[in-house]
Amino acid sequence: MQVYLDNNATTMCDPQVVEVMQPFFSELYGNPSSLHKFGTATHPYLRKAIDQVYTALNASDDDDIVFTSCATESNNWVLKSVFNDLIVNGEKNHIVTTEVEHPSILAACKWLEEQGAKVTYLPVNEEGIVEAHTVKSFITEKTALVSVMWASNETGMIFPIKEIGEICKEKGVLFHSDGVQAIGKIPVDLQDVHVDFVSMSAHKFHGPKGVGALYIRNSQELSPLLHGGEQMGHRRSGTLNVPYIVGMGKAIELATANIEETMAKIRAKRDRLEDALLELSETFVVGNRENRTPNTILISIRGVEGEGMLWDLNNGQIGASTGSACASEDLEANTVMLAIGADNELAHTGIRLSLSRFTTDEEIDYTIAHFKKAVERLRAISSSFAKVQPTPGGEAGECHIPHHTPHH
Ligand code: 7TS
Repeated sequence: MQVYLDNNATTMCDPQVVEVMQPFFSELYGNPSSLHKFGTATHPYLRKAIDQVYTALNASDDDDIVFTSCATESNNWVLKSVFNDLIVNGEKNHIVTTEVEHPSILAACKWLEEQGAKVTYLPVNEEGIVEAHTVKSFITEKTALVSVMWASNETGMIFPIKEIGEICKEKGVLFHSDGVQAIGKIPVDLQDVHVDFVSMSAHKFHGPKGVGALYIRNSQELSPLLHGGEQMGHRRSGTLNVPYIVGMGKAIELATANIEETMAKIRAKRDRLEDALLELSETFVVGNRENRTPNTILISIRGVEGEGMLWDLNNGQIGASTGSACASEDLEANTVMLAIGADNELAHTGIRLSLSRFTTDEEIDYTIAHFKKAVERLRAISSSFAKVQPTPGGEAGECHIPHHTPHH
């Protein structure tokens, strides 16, 4: 058996998505910007894909959804263009974000600091989220943008986006949310939440890699990141990637149709896995279940180093993660666990298990059995676990660790 439990890194492209993409490689391959029939033949399919994204997110007709190559591009676009539009001319100088954003936000913010922007990185509480009142207290009249992720890729914790949206609206500050880990996992209703920009990536909801989008409320101004042709109303130049856009449309439609029902099924499997793993002593799961995306578990197992555990799971044909795949090539501590105040040893023990609608009960049974054996084996050879043995059978449960103050 092979078990893929790394769906927050990427997902399998749904075979139904692959099927709708197929004709656009060698049959309907025209450039949509061309005036001849090869080009115009693609238009109805592009329109359908755009409609599918609007419907899935309940966007309004006045809003814009602009296709990009991925969420990394969408995130960079918002940050760099708000910097260009509002900070370079001296009108504003400040961006508020969090310590636990994806590197496509954090690295872009670091670069903008070098260009002269002031950035506040807000800390998360012991549940792994930033509270709305914390965001409020750091907004000044110089703040151009607040950027807070909708849900965390590492913990699955859902941030108070509705409240933060209200605060930003009241203060007249632009609000961006990285929606990558929320879209397709929890309902996202853009009429209900006041957010100016939302980034997304199709491969996180069983679409193809290499296509994403940026939602722009009220089609407001945002200078382009890529200058060139007139595609997407000059907002994002480059020949439209028709097969991938069509695939993204289908994928978001499939991922959001009956989302409550699909979520309940995934949640039941996730909770069964989590309950079984928490039977092991000295294990902690970050964040409460109710406020977490239904597919995600970030579990810490005292005495079991994350990379060792990953290796053992991999030998058992189970794909998991120690955190973000983009950051896990070096043996660094899990940054989110450090941000929630975990000690260094604990921050090296985080294992992220992320399910999808394709995960089966048999795969969960297999994972529980293999995971428990792996923990026993690794604890038997762990010197650090031997040191904590005086408190055997310590409380298992959710991790509550005191939080700390933000740095600028
Ligand atoms: N934002 C979040 C919250 C993400 O989780 C990711 C990918 C991205 C942005 C970037 O998406 P891309 O399509 O541009 O690459 N996150 C992860 C992860 O958690 N493990 O591997 C990739």
